[in-house]
Amino acid sequence: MKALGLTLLFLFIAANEAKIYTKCELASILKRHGMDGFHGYSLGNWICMAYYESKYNSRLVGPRNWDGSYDYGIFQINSRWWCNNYSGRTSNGCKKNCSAFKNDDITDDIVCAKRIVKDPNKMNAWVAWRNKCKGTNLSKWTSGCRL
Ligand SMILES: [Ca+2]
Repeated sequence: MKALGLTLLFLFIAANEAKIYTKCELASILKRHGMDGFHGYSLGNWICMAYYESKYNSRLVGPRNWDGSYDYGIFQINSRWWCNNYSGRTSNGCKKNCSAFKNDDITDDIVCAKRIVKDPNKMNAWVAWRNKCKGTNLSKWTSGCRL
């Protein structure tokens, strides 16, 4: 009974613990999904962006933005423009419930990021990318990874 209790406790903790991807784990997933060179952006751009947006935490929900919107998941996808969180205006460009962007399966997050980067702003849509990654040497973001 005690062992079962501990097992359940462990499962509970595991289920609630944030999934933090490693750099190379994320690089491998993004490459597999065709992000290397997508819309002209090398893999390092995407890894760098995800690092500064979410520290690779696929369950991160950012603090409330000035317009009342929120940012979701590993790419911090915004509820005003790209997903619906059922509180406030949204263009819902990715036609998704924002909750889809705060779980460990980042497949749909990647699909939405591909949609976002097709807009005229391209990767400038991600402020952290613009401020921290744009125009920098991005080789460190994929170095040491078997890709
Ligand atoms: Ca997801």
